[in-house]
Amino acid sequence: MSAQLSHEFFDELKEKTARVNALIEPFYPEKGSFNAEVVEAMNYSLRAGGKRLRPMFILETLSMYGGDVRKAAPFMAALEMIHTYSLVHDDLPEMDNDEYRRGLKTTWAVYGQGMAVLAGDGLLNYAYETAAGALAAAEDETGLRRAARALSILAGNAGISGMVGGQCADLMSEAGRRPESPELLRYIHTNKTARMIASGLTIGAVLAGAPDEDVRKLDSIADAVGIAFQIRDDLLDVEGDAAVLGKATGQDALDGKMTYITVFGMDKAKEDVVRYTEEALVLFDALTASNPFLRNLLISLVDRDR
Ligand code: GRG
Repeated sequence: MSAQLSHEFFDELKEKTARVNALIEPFYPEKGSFNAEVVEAMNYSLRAGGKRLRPMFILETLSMYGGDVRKAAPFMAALEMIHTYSLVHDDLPEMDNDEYRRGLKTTWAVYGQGMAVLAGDGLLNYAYETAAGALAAAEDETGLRRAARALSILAGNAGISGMVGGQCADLMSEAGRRPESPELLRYIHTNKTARMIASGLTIGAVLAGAPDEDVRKLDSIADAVGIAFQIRDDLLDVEGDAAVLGKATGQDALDGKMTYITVFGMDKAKEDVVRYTEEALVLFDALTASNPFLRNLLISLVDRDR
């Protein structure tokens, strides 16, 4: 599907990733005195070089509806901090027990488990401190209302009715305490993976004052994109190149984990990445604004190699 994408798209993606990094880096935490180690571990994880997809989604939906980037930057940084905390905690021995992520040693493998728990806690709290700064900086009633709505989306999607809820269901299924089922798998994927993508796709639109119907559609797009993203993640764990991925492959099978592949098989997984992405594109094309780069970005995720 992504074969239709040009070199220009991938060049633009590189430029936009650099732009996202430049926008979020000023919000990274600064070392104090006796808290130096935790701040260092937080920055280690933030600078480890992720794809920056979620803040890029904020930037792209913001620009679609003509929003002001200064108002979005704190939310972009906050969302990447929450995403990074979730990876730091997910890599811990008590969760997925991963030693490599983004091509580097995981935070716990470098700083120890206690410090990795604290770095995740620090990132989560600092995310809200950062996003709250956008409320304090609001220039008028409309700006304040939009920022408050964005903050509520950010918190809701990361919490017990979002990513934490999905991670809970995932842990329980791994422990064999919930039997494998398509319904459970869907709950895990729409919460653990899709809700953070939903924050990316809706926050920029909300800050820019997009119509409510578009925000609702973007939220549904996130569900379809999130499921496709997770299926691709499951496929990469089986077929991916560990050197490109920056982490070990074959982990799901080792952990006896329920994945899209264990439930539906390899062939259907490959078909469904495309099917869910096409579903997302139909909704995307029904929005009142367009963004060809973002549309291509969604297509590019179908065949991503990391
Ligand atoms: C610890 C509350 C808590 C949640 C953890 C993020 C997560 C939930 C688990 C990590 C494992 C996993 C397969 C998550 C699904 C979402 C996903 C594929 C995350 C990786 O996102 P990318 O590919 O990562 O955007 P980069 O490194 O590019 O930022």
